[in-house]
Amino acid sequence: MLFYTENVLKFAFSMETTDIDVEFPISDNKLRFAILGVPFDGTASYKPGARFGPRSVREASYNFERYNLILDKNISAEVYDFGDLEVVHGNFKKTCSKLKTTISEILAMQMVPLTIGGDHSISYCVLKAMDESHGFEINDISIIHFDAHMDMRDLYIGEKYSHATVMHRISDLNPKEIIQIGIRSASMDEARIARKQNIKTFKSCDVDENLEEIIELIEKIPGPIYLSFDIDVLDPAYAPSVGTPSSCGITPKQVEKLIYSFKGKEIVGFDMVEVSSTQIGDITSLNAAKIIYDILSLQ
Ligand SMILES: [Mn+2]
Repeated sequence: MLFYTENVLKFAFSMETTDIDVEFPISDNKLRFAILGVPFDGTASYKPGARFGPRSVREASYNFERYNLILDKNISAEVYDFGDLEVVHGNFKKTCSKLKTTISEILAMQMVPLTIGGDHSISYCVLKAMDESHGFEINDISIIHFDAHMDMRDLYIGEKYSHATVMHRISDLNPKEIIQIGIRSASMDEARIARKQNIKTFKSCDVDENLEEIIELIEKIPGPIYLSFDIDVLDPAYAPSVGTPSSCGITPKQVEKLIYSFKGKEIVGFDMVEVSSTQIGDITSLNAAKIIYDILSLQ
């Protein structure tokens, strides 16, 4: 690339994959992130369009400064943008198979996968790939799930793999724990399943009333953490372009405080899902890009 040019088809501050010049296996302990877009919205049930998420989030990321004023530091994390997965539209099984292969390749390169969806069904494939990879014990991983919805159905419209069943499938992998934040929508059956499986659920009203308690809980997590972030956890005032909007959500400032509470934690994977905007400058993409920017700023 020329000196004064930038590639808006990759996330801001990230490098091209052709820039990777480390020897594998890597001997240093430096944290490296791999961004992967997964433009798949084959399980969307209300408003499709999450296939446009990776592109719109990347575009929105060019709003930000390398210097994070709030944290008083430049982004120094080593980040590579691998582009988008070649998905099979309308076919979850084939897309999931390709995604698992690609995530396994990223893990073999000792990089932390940072996936941009796509509808929420894809998160299962990322965690399944981690479960099947050497060096990962899914039973040691705490899953932190930001969402308006519990996503704990066993089946949705008869389907086992769906944006609405994804946390049930992830729970089937037996992670160490699941902590849900910002929830305000579930069926009675989902709430019962979550209670039975000892899932900690903080509703959106709990974020309003007990934010410090949730932050303390996060700060006390001793081991590896996987973050699954459905952008619809934000109120539709801040994130209208989502697959399944739900009112009375949390705010970007509350999310910022929660994300900063992960400072110093071992984040082994992150996904940002359900952004379905198609417009440049869209508020949903801007907020999604800001959350990824904050995650990168923590390192
Ligand atoms: Mn959701």
